[in-house]
Amino acid sequence: MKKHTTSIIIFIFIAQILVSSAFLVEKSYGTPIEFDVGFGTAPVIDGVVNGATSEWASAEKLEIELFPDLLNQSNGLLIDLWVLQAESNLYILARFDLDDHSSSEYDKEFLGILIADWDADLDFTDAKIVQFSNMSTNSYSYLDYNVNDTAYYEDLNPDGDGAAKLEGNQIVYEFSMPVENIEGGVEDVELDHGDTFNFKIIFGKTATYPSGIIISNIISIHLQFSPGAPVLPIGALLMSISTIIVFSTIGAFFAYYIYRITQLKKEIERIRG
Ligand SMILES: [Ca+2]
Ligand SMILES: [Ca+2]
Repeated sequence: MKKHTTSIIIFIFIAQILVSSAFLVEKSYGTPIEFDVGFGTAPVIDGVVNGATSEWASAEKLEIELFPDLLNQSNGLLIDLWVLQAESNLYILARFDLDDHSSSEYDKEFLGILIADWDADLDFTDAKIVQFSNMSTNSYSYLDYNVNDTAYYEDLNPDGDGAAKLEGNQIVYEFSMPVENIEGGVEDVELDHGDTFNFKIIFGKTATYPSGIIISNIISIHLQFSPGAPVLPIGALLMSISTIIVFSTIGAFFAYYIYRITQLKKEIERIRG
């Protein structure tokens, strides 16, 4: 092996690190931070993460905090937030622990997802809510509302779905909502693939909106996949290709070394013999 091959390996390594770091930089425009979605098969909306069917396995998995005051972000509640596009729907899961979750204090708990249109910044006009009426009997309703300023109105044509279930101190909320739903009208934000939407996650323990909201946070989600047709984003594609090339090259050099060592061993044995 000559000196220049070592130089080539070092050069490829440096190039790989540079290419990788370019795609690791998180995109953001101040707050909220923008996230991409995962793509996979549709989960069952029942408030349970079914490990046997690997539901949510391909979701984008985030951890965010919900705050009493978004301007002064302290005393947050950490939640798992999973985001997945499958078939013609967007799926969102929220999961978290509360010490006294099964106490009567949380009997009328709710978790909601408010949605702002792609060009409406933080004007949240659509609300999907799972509202408990009795936590101890797992009684709840899925509500689809439209929001005008701070007034919440029930949709005449609700769509999407939501479910929740408490196990021990841990609760799981699962939501689905249609993407490219041309029937949305004024009651829903029409989610389109290729666009980025702001979502506000809200939580409270009295069935009144917005006064019952005690903690919340906002994230941006980029709906990168067209329904039924996942296309690998160009950044990820370039990363995969360059990674394959680098590791194949290293593999080839390694195989060559093994081959040379074996040959040398044979040579030495022949000379000794
Ligand atoms: Ca489920
Ligand atoms: Ca609505």
